[in-house]
Amino acid sequence: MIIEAQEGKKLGMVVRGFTAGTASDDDIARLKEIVYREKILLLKGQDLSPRAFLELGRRFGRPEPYYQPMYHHPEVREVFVSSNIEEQGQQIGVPKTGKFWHSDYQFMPRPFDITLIYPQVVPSKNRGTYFINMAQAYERLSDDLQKAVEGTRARHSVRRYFKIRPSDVYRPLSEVEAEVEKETPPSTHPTVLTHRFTGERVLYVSEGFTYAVENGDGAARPDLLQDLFAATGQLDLTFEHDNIHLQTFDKGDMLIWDNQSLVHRALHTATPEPAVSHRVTVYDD
Ligand code: 7UC
Ligand code: FE
Repeated sequence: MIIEAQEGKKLGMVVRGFTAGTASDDDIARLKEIVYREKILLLKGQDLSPRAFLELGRRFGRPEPYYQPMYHHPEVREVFVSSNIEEQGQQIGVPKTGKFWHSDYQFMPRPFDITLIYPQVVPSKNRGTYFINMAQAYERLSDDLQKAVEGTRARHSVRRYFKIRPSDVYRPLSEVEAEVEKETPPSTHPTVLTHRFTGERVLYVSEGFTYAVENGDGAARPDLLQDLFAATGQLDLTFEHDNIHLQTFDKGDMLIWDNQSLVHRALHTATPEPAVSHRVTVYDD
């Protein structure tokens, strides 16, 4: 196994010569330690079935199937499928997932610790995922903003990005909305989390899921959340903000990242090219 920093990039380590089938427990422990310290791992040259991908994920933690079955891989339910192509006339998984800043399961009581993404069909243009390290973004905040978030809690909801299911056709929107609120009520987390493995302070807010910041007496100052999004780069639609890292990938690459400290945003092409990726998410208990 050869592990090197990604050349010319703000984040991420490239791993060559990793073979899932023969990797030792020490190899996995070493990779996990690097995920938490360096935030992104790019494993080159992988060739795994959905089942073998899940088994690799299991070595990083306890896989959690996505709460909505429409995202599940037909054979391996723990594998989440993002796909914009039909196979034998059938939609598998869900198209255009994650095209907004977020951390996976941020709207749930317990967000995932690690996300593994394994692209299957890689578009020729505009491939990749944007990332922001929110531990570093917290350090870079002005003293004013650091003071303003101290001791506050943030509220997160899936509602803005909940995808209408095929079974929702002809249902009143109000009924669907009420169901979403009942199944996935908003979650509250400290606005500044302490990373469970590195001890870093992480500004845990995202433009896609976070909708309010509260102090003990209710809402914190009105523009706080927007100011946090702006300061961290989440409102920059040119994606040139200094905090933003674009992670590209080729066929055979697997991305593994620290979901506690990174927010990410999928890059989907405006002119849709075929794109399919598989995902496994785990809890590191
Ligand atoms: O369809 C999607 O963009 C999925 C999103 C609402 N949730 C991904 C997650 O793991 O939190
Ligand atoms: Fe995501």
